[in-house]
Amino acid sequence: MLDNRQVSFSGVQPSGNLTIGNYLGAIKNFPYYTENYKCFYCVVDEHAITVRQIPAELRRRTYETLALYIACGLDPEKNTLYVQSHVPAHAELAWILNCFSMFGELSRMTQFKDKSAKHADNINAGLFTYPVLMAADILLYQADVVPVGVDQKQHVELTRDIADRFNQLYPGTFTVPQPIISTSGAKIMSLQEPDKKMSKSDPNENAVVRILDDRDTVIRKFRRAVTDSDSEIRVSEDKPGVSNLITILSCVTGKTHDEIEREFDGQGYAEFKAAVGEACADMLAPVQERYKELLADRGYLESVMKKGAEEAAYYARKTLSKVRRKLGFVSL
Ligand code: AQP
Repeated sequence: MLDNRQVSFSGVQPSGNLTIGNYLGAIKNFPYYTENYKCFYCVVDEHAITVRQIPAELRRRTYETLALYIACGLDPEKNTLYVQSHVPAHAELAWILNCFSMFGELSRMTQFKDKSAKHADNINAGLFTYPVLMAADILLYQADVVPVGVDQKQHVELTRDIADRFNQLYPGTFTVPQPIISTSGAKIMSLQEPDKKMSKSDPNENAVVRILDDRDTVIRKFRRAVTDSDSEIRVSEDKPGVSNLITILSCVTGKTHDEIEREFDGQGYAEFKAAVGEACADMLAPVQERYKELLADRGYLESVMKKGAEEAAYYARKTLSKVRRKLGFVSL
């Protein structure tokens, strides 16, 4: 069947238990594209190994991340859900694109600088070329849009530069993708260091709320969230902790920042934090329930992975053959 819809691509690393940052900034928005776009959503396990992983945990989280995709509303019949390492074309195109990516531009990537500082004992070449693999992920499917949190915007912009550079030499090869950053929840901050992004690999458990945290844990983490010595509940640059909580509540309830400020006018931080915790726990409850059912059925998850990998490979092969032909590789 001819499918003329635009293409949406995004991915999540199985590098830790997912947070409400991953959810509100990215996954929650994925189902929005299902009806009007041809959607590819990938569990990017090859990206995850740029940082050392424990093999059994990586395997377990790969299943869990796929189950979470489905639990968050992605129907495997309507979206191509798959695991990156099941489609070798990602790695193959990444090598080719490495030859069209500049050392200088990769050196400027904020995530590379941050992760190099965090993992000073393992600044491997994969960490450096991570954005090139990401470009391959996106360009393989000729994606028009890439829904991501704001931290990944720089990588999508680099993907655009690489695609443009390649297209100038070999016209008409790649669709140049557009990053789509959600207007709310684009950057959820740590509950303990609100000037830092909430990250699933943060070793401080109180800093992150995980999609699978139980109700009491969610409420406790919000109760412990860092605020300030003031008592006003309002968004302000000099109140990063409170501003982050308002943003989270706004994403969860759909209320505007103004509405939230008015609703909590005159109330204390303790009541406010309890309300954010309750609302967040309510949002997560149905996702967790569905997730548990899905995770209990590995056979089903494997059938989704297999079908997704076959579908993805079909589209990936088409792009890769075109690239190989344009470059002058001999085809047998
Ligand atoms: N705090 C966040 N707020 C909003 N969006 C976020 N994303 C991540 N953190 C936040 C978005 O989630 C998607 C998947 O991210 P990823 O797994 O590919 O890698 P990441 O951006 O490096 O996420 P983490 O949680 O910080 O992982 P680790 O700790 O392993 O590095 C992306 O769209 C991302 O923007």
